[in-house]
Amino acid sequence: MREPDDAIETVETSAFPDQRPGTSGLRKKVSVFQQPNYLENFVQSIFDSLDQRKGQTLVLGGDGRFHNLEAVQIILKMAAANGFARVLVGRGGILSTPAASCVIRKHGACGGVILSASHNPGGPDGDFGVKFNISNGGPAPEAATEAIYALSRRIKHFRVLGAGDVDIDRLGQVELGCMIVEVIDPVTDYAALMESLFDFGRIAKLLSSGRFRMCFDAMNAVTGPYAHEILERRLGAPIGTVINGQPLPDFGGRHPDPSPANAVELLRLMNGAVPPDFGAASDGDGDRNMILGANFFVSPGDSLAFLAANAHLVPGYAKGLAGVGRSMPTSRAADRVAAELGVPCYETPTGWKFFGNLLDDGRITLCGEESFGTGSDHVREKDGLWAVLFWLNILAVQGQGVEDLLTAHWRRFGRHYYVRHDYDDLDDATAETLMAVLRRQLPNLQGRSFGAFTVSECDDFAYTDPVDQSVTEHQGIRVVFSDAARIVYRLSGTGTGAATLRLYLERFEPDPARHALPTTETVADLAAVALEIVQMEAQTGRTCPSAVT
Ligand code: G16
Repeated sequence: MREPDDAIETVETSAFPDQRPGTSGLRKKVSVFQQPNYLENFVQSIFDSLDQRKGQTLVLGGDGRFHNLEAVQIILKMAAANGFARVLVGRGGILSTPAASCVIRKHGACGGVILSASHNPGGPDGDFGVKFNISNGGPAPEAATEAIYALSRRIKHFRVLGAGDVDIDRLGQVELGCMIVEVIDPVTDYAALMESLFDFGRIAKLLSSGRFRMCFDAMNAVTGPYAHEILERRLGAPIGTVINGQPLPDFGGRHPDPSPANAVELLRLMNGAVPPDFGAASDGDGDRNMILGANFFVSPGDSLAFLAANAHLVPGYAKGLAGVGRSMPTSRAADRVAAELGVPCYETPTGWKFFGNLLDDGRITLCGEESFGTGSDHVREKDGLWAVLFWLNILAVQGQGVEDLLTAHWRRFGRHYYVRHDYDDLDDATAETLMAVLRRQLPNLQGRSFGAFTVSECDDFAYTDPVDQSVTEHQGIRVVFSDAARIVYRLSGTGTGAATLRLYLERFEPDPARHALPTTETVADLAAVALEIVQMEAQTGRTCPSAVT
């Protein structure tokens, strides 16, 4: 039913000072987003930042976390009052981040609003988030997020349609004012894209062979419906292959983060007496992945390198890779594969948005990050289930287990032992001071020795985008000890509370006889050097990390 134009309300508001998007959108406590006008201000700022919205299509959906449904209804009414012609919304307000990217691209939308705080906990006391993706399907680049932030600082009004809620549980079209709301199945377009990339016949054969068992932990987050449909229904994996498949507003009270520390049930199974051959998990909004073999963990940097080295076995990538991208703190394992393939490897700042131009320009085909993100040019987001299917396709072709394949990979390229130490809950001033002191120390670090390690290079990482020449500075401090080892210091940009200092530790080992050592042992001396360089205890009072990944 069309609402008359006079149902459009222009509501007075005043600016909130804290709406600068971080590494991935605006993330805050739910209670912050529940303040009157907080969400509305940010969404209006997004809409105002668009050159063109009249007559355009917008995509809308989220990871189903607490406050998702309320936010969807508000944004629909704001979109109707702001001149959009059509909004494609996932049924029940659900769209995984990679599926949203897929839908934006497939339907020629001018962008999409994704409601998610990714792997951060949900529920009334948890986190909420709003991301804006542009027409290529990828996260808005820095210039766009800064423009949104600037608008949010001077906002005076927002526009909203005075109308009842839309039934978003039923597929089909409804009118909202002069706009069409089209409720779409959140899985259909995405599943079709996956079928176009991977050899579903071969994977189905593996999954139904009786000789191969897998477990996928959807962590009661958004990937559940996608995994049930693709793994169990389309590929014929036995029912029960997907665990925790029901999206819940609080993710069942757990942390929807696919890391060994959080995917507890999956880890127990994979490290049990009769483990499945393959295990995987995804995060709150479905863009991260963790890959496991029987009693075996695949680090994200290794996963990227392995996929790059084996991409020729997968139909969607058989023509070869244009290049590979990785974020700076990610292990340099992929660099070795790129060198052997004779293709470039780009090193970008942390944040998927930095891959967008490289993918659009055809410079890279695969990319990944240490934070459990892997993806390709099929969408403009990292993609959890895609990575799982990529692994399954390779396993189906190679007929070997995860551990055997990765060990063979290390024999060929050498092994990058890699671990991340997080120092959580630091007050902002302490964390900033630590980084500032380290930055000042850089000119004197070069050539200095710490135990067996001598600094060969160090810098405050700055990135010049090779496509649009935009410059992004202060993206983490690198202390490199030649080929053999590296430490990176960086502050997280996704937290909603106190600061988190991340230490990324990497050691390269070319000798296959030394490829089966425990990672912790291998990087222990490097971890000690990392603390010594920044005088961690003196500066923060900490002697050990809050989390090790
Ligand atoms: C986001 C970004 C990633 C980034 C990660 C960690 O992931 O999309 O590119 O690597 O945060 O960022 P930080 O180290 O700043 O906390 P997600 O899955 O949270 O959207």
